[in-house]
Amino acid sequence: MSSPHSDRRAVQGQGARLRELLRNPAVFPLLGVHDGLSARIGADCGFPALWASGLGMSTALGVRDCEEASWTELIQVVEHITAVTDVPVLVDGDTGHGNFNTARRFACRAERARAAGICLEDKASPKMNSFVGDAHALAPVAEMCGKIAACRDAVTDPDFVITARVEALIAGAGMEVALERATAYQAAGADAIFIHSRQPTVAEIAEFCAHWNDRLPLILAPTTYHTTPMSRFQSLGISGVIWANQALRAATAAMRRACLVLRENGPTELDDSISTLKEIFTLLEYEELERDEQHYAELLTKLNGYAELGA
Ligand code: SPV
Ligand code: MG
Repeated sequence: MSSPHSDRRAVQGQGARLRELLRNPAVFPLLGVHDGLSARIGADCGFPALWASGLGMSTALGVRDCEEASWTELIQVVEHITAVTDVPVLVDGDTGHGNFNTARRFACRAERARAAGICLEDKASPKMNSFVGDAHALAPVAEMCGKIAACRDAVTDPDFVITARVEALIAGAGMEVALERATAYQAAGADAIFIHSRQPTVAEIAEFCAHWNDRLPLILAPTTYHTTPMSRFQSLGISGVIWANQALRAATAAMRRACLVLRENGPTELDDSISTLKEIFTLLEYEELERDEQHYAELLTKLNGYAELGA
């Protein structure tokens, strides 16, 4: 998408585009993004799909990933993300921010914001980021199934992707519970399963995949087992691999490094390690704005001509 104003155009089929990627037997990466700028960079770098990360968006708002940001604040960030790209965006919906009713309102607002789908996780609300501490209480299965079904009923696009995230392995509830929950979420109408693990290797995920047997497309976020090659995920039958927080961490580290140099020595030393303004203007398509200015100025001249004719 070329203009921040393009969201005024009706663009259909984001869900269908994500569904297509999920149907395709080839594994695909989703880049975790946290704002309009990171979404533009991700799309520019060729990612076929984006993950509007709850951790990323919260962090960029300066708050913690434990539903500290309100869901309407998060939806506003999602709107910024989807407005600047046509790449399908899967939105991290956390727990649905309450019950079936808040979950379906969140889903509808995400759909209106041109998201391709949402992902709901089966933790008790408010949840804590899966990498923080060991206290990760699971929501009752029936409650999670109700949220999935309510979202399915509430959204208007049948292709809008509702992903159910299984946190049983994070909560230490074991493989059997993880499989039971994923099976229940499929029955409730989920289109894909996000199976989450924080083990240092892919072994736990491999065991899940062996039992899951391709019943619904699988998505994961290999933050702790990131050294696993994509070919291994492919052979396990994984559909989507979310690089959930690397862009956020890259931005944080680079900003901190630059700020320390600036504070100590001023900007001269930074010149080679920061983006040029030209790079930023190119990314944000300032040239398009210039062309449009000319276009509308010419239109105005023509219209003035008509006005003079009529006078
Ligand atoms: C996020 O990016 O917000 C996620 C993925 O939910 S994780 O942080 O790995 O739980
Ligand atoms: Mg999250």
